Amino acid sequence: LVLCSHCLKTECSLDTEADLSDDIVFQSGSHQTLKVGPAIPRRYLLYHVNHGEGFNLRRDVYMRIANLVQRLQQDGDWVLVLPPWGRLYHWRTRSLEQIRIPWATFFDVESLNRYIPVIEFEDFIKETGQAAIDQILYLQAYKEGWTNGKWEEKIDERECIEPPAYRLDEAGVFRGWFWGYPDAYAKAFKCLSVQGMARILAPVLLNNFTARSVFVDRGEEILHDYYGQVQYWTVRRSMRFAKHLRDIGDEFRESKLESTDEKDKTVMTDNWRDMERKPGSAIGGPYLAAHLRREDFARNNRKEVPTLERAADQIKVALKKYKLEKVFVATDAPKHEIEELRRHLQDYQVYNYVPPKGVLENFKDGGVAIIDQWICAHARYFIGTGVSTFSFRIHEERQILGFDTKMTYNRFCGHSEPEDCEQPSVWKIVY
Ligand code: GFB
Repeated sequence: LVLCSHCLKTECSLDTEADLSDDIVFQSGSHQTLKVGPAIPRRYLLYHVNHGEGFNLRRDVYMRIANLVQRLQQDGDWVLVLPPWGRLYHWRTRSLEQIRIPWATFFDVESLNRYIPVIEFEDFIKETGQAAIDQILYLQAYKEGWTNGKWEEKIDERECIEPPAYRLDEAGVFRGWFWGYPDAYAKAFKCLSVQGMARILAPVLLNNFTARSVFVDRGEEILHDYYGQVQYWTVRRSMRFAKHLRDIGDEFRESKLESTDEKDKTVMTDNWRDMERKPGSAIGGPYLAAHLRREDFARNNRKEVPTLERAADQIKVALKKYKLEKVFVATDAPKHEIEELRRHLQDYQVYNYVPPKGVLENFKDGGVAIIDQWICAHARYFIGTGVSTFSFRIHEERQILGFDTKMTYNRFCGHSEPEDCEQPSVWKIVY
């Protein structure tokens, strides 16, 4: 039995002092494995997401995989290895090296660990002694699509539809993209066609499958087991942002937007498990926050994207309605577009977060995106961009903090949409 291999000290319980005196097998980061008998080998689940996907869809895939690990935990000592961040299409600041970024840069790993055991990839290398993965399972759809036009859950080992992203080298191991770790490799590779929820992988991983480390690539192919239900919200609540990023956002709120947790009624508990807020209990700071997604959304002329003038008009309507003077704009727009938006809003105080050099260097484009999300999450009123997962994650953050859904689930009407365009579906938090 391996006790407390992943859990936090506060959540571990050891029956006797004698337990504590047993061998410490290894130490990795803040986690200790205490050996108190013959060890069941720890098994590692690694995963990866299609290269083209953005930051906030990747956060959603984490939730699907985390719930799979929670299921696997019922049958063994499984730990989720967090895929290092990097090489994201939208992270364009040229002066930065944005690769091999650990999760702790963006997220509170201790909070993640309160839901399921997780470790960084570097810890996996330390624990196992090398960056070697036993088995890659490459997920893909079914070549033939839905049979008889019917969607059903299924999973089968199949030939790869696309040329495999991993190649066998002279040494007989599989090489490919392992988050920028050139020494990493896998010992075996196969493709699985899958149509279904994350839990469909559980029997595959548990029955007649001896690989200790399994790497599920194209994790976005599997769906949430329980979208919008308790399990969804529990894992979502565990995805707290790293404290250093929250602190930067809080300082900006206080200095520019007269917003503090005490005044806004958004004080958080140390442990997310102890936090259950009534909808409407949070008031938020005296500002409106807008997430205005531009860049590829605007270039592709998506119907959900408003012109800057139209966005400003919609902001003004909400400012008047809620008697607010300050606007915080989170956006990926270039400077000249932000200036144009300011001109349209010249009667109001418009703020956006511009990171000092040190913040950008330390926390990269992903960290700045999180600071923007955090500030948006604390506004009295929020309006986002339709179909943007960046906005969706802000909706969720606000639900966790206790905002009324009507102050959250709002979006801009795009350039070719009517003024009363359909607003985002409301997903109420459940505990
Ligand atoms: O997060 P994300 O997947 O959201 O991608 P969508 C957008 C990325 O652009 C973010 C930057 O991760 C940030 O790096 N970004 C966008 C921002 N808005 C802001 C902002 O307000 N502040 C800051 N600092 N950065 C997906 C795309 O975008 O939409 C997919 O990733 C696909 O490729 C899909 O196109 C339809 O969901 O908005």
